Amino acid sequence: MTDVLGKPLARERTSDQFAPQKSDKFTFGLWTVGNRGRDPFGDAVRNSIPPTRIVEKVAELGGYGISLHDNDLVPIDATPALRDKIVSEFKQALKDYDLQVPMATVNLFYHPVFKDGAFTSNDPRVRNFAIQKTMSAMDLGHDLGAKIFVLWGGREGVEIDACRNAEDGIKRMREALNFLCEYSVSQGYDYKFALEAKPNEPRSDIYFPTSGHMLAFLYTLDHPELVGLNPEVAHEQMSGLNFYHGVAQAIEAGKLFHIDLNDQKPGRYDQDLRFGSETIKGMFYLVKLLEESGYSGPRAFDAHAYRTEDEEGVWDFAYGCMRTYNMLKYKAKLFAQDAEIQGILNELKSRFGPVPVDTTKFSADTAAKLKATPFDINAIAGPGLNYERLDQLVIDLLLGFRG
Ligand code: GLT
Ligand code: MN
Ligand code: MN
Repeated sequence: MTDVLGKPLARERTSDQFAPQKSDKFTFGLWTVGNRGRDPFGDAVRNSIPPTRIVEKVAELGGYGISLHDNDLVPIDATPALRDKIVSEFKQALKDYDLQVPMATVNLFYHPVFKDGAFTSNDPRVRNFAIQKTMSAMDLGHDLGAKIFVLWGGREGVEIDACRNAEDGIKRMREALNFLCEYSVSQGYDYKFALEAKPNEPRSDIYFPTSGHMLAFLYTLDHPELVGLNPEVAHEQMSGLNFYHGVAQAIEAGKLFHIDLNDQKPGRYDQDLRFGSETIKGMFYLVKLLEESGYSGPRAFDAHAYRTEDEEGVWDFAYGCMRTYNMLKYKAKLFAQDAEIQGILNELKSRFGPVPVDTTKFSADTAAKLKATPFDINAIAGPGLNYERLDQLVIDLLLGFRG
C-alpha cells in the first residue's frame, strides 16, 4: 500500500531507515501495549492481548525486550501450577522471538488492599504483604533474567494528611527498601532498583513526588549503590519540570538505571502518550542526551495507544514510539555535524577564551588570585549570545529544513 504521493505507508515498514533494530534496545511493558483503554469514565475498548502475542509482535516490530509487573503475567490469585504454566509459556515465547526481560516490577496499586498505600500503609499487615509480594515479584523477574527492578509507589501517598505523619511514610519506605535490597543480595539476584516518582494520581498526593526527591532519598538507604532512578517523561512534566534537566542530573550522578519514555501535555493527568507525540523539542534534547552520554540501559516505553484505537492502532502506536526515537537520534547526529550550529557554539567558546583562574580545586592561593582578578563585567555582558539564531537553526533542523 502507498500513500497519495506513492510512498509506502508507515504500516508497510519495509524501507524505513528509522526502523527499530534490536541494538536500539527498545522495550515495552506488557501493561503498555496491553492497555485496554479503560479510563475513570469509560470501560475497555480493546480485547486483552496475551503476553505471548505481545512478545511476538514486539519482536516483529524490531523491539529488544519486554518488561512486566508480576500481575501483568501471573494473576494475583493464580495457583502455583498455573503460575508455572504461564511462566514457562512466556519463557518459550521469549526464546522463540529472542526477546529479553531487562526490567521487572511489582504491582502494589491495583488490589483494594493497597487503597491506603503499600510500603507506607498505616496497617502493618499491608506493609508486610507488600514486601512479601515484592519479594515474589523479584523471584519472578530473576527467573526471567531481569537485572533492573522498578518500584513505582502509586498508592504511597494520601488524600488527607490527618491520617499519618508524612515522616512516617518516608521512614516506612526506607525500611521496606533496605529490607528488599538485603533480600536481593541474600538471593544473589544482583538487582539494581530503579525508583519512579510521580506527583499525584492515583492518590491526591504521592510521597517523593519528583525524581529529585527520590534522588535525595536514595542516599539515605543502607545500600545506595544498589538504588537509582527510573524517571518518566510524563511524571516530571506533570510537575511542570524540564525532564531533560532531571535526566541529565540522574546521569551525572550515575543514577539513571532505567527510563520510562512517553509524552504529556502540560498541566494534565498522566497521559502516557506515544513517545515524542507532543513535546518534540524537549524529547529531541532528551534523546540527544541519552545517546551522547553513553547511557546503555533499555529505552523503555511506558505509554499506551489512544482510546480510539483497535489492536492494529496499538502496533502503529508501538512502532511510532520507536521510529520517533530513531528520527530524533538521527537529528542529534545532524546537530553534531551542522556547520552553522557548531559554528555558533565554537565562536562563543573562542570569544570567551580560557578560564582566567582555574577553580576546579580549592587552595588559599587560588582564592586569593581569584579575589585579585579584575573583571570588566560591562564589556563581558555587552555582546549578544546568538541564542535566537541557534534555536531557530534547531527548529529548522527538527522541522526538516536543514541537513
Ligand atoms: C503504571 C504507572 C507507570 C509505572 C508502572 C510501573 S505501572 O502503569 O503509570 O508509570 O511505570 O509500576
Ligand atoms: Mn512509568
Ligand atoms: Mn505515566
